Amino acid sequence: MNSDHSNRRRFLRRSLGAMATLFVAGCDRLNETTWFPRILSSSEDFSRGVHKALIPRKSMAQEFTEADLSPYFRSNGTASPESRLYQALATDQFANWALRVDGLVAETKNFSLAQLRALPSRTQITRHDCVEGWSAIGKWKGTPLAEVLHAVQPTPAARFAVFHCADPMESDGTSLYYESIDMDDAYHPQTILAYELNGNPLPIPNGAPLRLRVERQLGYKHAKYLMRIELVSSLENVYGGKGGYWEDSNGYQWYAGI
Ligand SMILES: Nc1nc2c(c(=O)[nH]1)N[C@H]1C(S)=C(S)[C@@H](COP(=O)(O)O)O[C@H]1N2
Ligand SMILES: [Mo]
Repeated sequence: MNSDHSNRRRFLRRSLGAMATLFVAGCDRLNETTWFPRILSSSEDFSRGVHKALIPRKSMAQEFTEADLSPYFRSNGTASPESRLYQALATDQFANWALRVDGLVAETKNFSLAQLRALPSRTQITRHDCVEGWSAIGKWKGTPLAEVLHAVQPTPAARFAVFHCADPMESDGTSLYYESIDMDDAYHPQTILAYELNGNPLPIPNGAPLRLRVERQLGYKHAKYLMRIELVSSLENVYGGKGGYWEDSNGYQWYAGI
């Protein structure tokens, strides 16, 4: 047999093996098999598909110890939403606040802070990296987003979770901050809805009463002042269509993986 031919066969066998490993790794959570192949096959998600192929899908962001905590966790972007609704909720220590979870779900639900606190929690010490050039290590406690999704049962068509915030980004009160992640990140164990920072209730400058922590991505993905989570099949018709406030207005990358 000519050696060219057998070289090619060996190469093929090796790449098929690698593909099979990826496929198995991608399908070990049964409820996610429906969207995984679609993501890899659509060209708009190509670079993200490549990223996912190189970084294991379940990789964890680095976690730190209490000794690593930054003495002060600064606030960035909105420090206190100006809307009347938010100010009224803050006045009552968020007793009347509730997180609405709707869209492509079997059952729309509202969660009070007490209800979120009654669900299982996760505490994690992680580093926050802002594209503006600063980082800080903080200890976050919150409800895994997976727990909330379990309660509302996303339908098979749900591909993204959209986070609607309370803070208007224009002085006329329009353009609320928002962000979105895919179901892979939504079910990731370090993706939590945080209600505590460094052992205290989440301060207003850091997103009270609830903010997203999606630890494998950059700071602007970590939506503060959460009001509503919407499950959608496409980001096209959500606000500016690019999946987030900074993505729409400044061309920031939607997938801000680090
Ligand atoms: N609702 C809302 N979420 C937001 C922002 C914001 O202005 N509004 N800023 C983002 C940016 S750019 C960063 S770096 C972090 C800052 O979080 P911190 O205020 O707790 O430092 O929140 C992100 N989430
Ligand atoms: Mo940021």
